[in-house]
Amino acid sequence: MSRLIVVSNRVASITEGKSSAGGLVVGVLDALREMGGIWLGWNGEIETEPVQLPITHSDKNIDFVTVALTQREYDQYYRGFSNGVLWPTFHYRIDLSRYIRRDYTGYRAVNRRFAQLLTSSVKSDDIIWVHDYHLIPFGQACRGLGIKNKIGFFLHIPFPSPSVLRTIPSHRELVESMCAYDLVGFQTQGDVQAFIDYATRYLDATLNGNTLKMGERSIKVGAYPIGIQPDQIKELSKESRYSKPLDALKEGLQHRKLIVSVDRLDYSKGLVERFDAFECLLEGSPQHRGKVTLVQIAPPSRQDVQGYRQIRRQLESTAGRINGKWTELSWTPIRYMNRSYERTLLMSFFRVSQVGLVTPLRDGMNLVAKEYVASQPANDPGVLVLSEFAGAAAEMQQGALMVNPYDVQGMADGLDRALNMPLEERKQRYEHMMGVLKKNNLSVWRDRFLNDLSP
Ligand code: ADQ
Repeated sequence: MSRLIVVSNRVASITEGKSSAGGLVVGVLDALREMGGIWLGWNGEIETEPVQLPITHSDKNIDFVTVALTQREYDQYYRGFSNGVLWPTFHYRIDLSRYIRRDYTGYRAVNRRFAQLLTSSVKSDDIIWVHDYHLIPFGQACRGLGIKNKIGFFLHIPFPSPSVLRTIPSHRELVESMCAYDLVGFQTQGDVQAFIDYATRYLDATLNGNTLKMGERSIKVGAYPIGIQPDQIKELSKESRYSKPLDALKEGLQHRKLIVSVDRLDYSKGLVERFDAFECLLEGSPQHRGKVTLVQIAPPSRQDVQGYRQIRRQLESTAGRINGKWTELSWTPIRYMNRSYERTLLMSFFRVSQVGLVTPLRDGMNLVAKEYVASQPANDPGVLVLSEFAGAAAEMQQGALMVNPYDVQGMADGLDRALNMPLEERKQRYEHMMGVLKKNNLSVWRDRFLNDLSP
């Protein structure tokens, strides 16, 4: 049987294989354990001197091969091009994109460096699975080094429409390099279509079924919506039922209704618009004043990238302004927390809430939306209010209350409807979404991708 080689920007430490780990890590680790193989990538550290030798350690069938980045590699590959150009542009924020040619050069160089790390350990029938926007040219770098194995690429974030993509000066090279893969997977059919549009319009590729032909090469493309493990999440959500933090949350609420939102603090998640929508609800529906609290959990991320400092300041001032205006002696409308919580606790917060508010301006999938639903008690489920621009919308639109995150009043109306929804309707919506989550779970995602890569 073939081994699996997983390549991603960050390599999870094996301790993350426990319940604290997010879906992706669990899904990938399981596949690696089963098939045996290698997980290759950055170890999250920055070295002052270029280090040539990777660090390898093995655990149950898996070799973890990791390297540190130099400061310059970090600045150019990670902070500069990946998070300063690809992330904002792929999330339609071209206003935040800062293209610097040497960052792009550094980005390609790190991709080559990672590919070189593989050459000594790859065996001829290994299957290689590359993850996400940091590693778009990785496959092409492998081909340049003579690696002929099956290589698949999965993009976790949206793929933008060609007119947006073309604002990145090296767009052509980037998409050409994606054609070095045997399979390119996206979260939704919309992303697949955007990729096909670009490849057929600007690269003279032709489409035959689900395969793009470009010169000698054939590239399979498809949508592989990432899933969760709904049964496990349900169990997790009950685990912390008697914990102190959950008690503290309930005590603070004093039987008020709870709207909960959980995100990384990122400008793509639509947090400012969400706070505005909550204020709009208070403004337009006085019956909710003093009766409902929005808990927003958003730990800072990528603080050394410019757009992130800005969004943080903006949120602080928005939350401060709204709370300043509406807070009463015994009620604070928005509880805004810049910290993370353990997974079991988050799921228990979801479970005791009446509404899960997930309103990104753009999102590849958004696993929080799925985890929210899976955490609900079947006999009294909360309502998911979901942005139509989350990848999850493609699967959940019949069960969730769909909103447009650019429409503040529309979101406030959605919240009002969710807070007043009768039990029967909540149950119906919940059952529908649980059906989808069970059908498209995490192992289905992984197995479909790996089967299509190596039938
Ligand atoms: P992210 O942008 O990080 O992921 P998301 O899918 O919502 O977004 O979250 C990933 C995981 O992180 C979830 O399991 C979630 O529970 C956890 N998480 C998020 N906020 C947290 C918080 N405040 N505290 C603790 N844990 C938190 C990228 C893409 C997404 C895509 C995923 C997976 O941007 O669109 O769904 O990859 O493919």
